Amino acid sequence: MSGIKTLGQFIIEKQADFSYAKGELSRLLRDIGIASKIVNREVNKAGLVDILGDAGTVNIQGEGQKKLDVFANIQFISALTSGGECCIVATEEEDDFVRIDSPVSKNAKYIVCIDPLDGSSNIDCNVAVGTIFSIYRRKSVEGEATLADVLQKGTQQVAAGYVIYGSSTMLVYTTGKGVNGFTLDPSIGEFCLSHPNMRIPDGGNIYSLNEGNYVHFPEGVKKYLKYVQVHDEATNRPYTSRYIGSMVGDIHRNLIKGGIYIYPTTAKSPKGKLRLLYECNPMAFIVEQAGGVASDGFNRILDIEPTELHQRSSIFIGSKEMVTMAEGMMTEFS
Ligand code: AHM
Ligand code: MG
Repeated sequence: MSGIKTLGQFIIEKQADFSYAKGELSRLLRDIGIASKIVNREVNKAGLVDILGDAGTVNIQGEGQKKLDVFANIQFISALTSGGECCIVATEEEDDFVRIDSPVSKNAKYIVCIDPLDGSSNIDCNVAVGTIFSIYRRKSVEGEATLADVLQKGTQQVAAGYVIYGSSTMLVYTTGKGVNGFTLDPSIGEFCLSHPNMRIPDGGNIYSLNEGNYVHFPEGVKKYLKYVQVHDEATNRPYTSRYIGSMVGDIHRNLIKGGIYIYPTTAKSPKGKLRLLYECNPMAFIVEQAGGVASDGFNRILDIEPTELHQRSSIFIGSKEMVTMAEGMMTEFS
């Protein structure tokens, strides 16, 4: 095993970085890693078993849930329940947050916000999907943790990460000291450190957004699109358009190659489509930790004060120079 560092080994090694955690945060990350391996197993064999298709239920956003969404939701809640380090799980798939009432969890210090399976419209066609998670310390010191413990600004995150179930499966996370990526080696069933200290290039030439919504975009986004599509050899334009429709996949690619991912407000989603707590905040924390920028078009995502569990936000995220330019156009034209 020489030369291989597993996620478990890495977490223990880095435990000293957590100024206040006495192993709880490490165990929490480990629990998430284990649940994601179970989800990975099901995602991988999805075509083989009768698990595809609608579950016949509808989540809080009024969207039909897929069976794998439901499965992933159950797996993560159950791993976080049995781990005992977390007192509340807030998930994109549940109307309300889930309070973990077991005697060990009641006084647990951590809150987890999670999108158990993001990009689920891609499940039925073998395209990358992901899990996104975010960890906070509860603010209240006694009694039951409440909604106020969940509604914290993104700057308060102590850890965040995503798992991409793609051509290989990776777990990427940060605890505020850089970003590290681990690839699942199916032969040993372990996530192994493959992308240490990930850094997003300051510039790039990939833009990712659903251009089908063009007519509904704010003026600033339309102007930015004009800019990226103009021919100019000096700045390597026109840029390349790449949109999977799976936030984790699109941002993971841009993190490695340099690029911008945009989900702006649209006429259909006047507050944006993506959820602040489950999608925008964790991805913003990771991308900032890798040297990038995440904005709602005007302000830093991590500074937004959440007022509700399923709050939505627009998002412009990725390489510093690209996001800064798009933000400039939003300020000028929108
Ligand atoms: P989901 O949480 O319902 O899966 O929605 C989130 C996904 C993102 O992963 C993706 O980038 C976006 O929605 C795609 O939306 P659209 O189909 O409107 O372009
Ligand atoms: Mg989602």
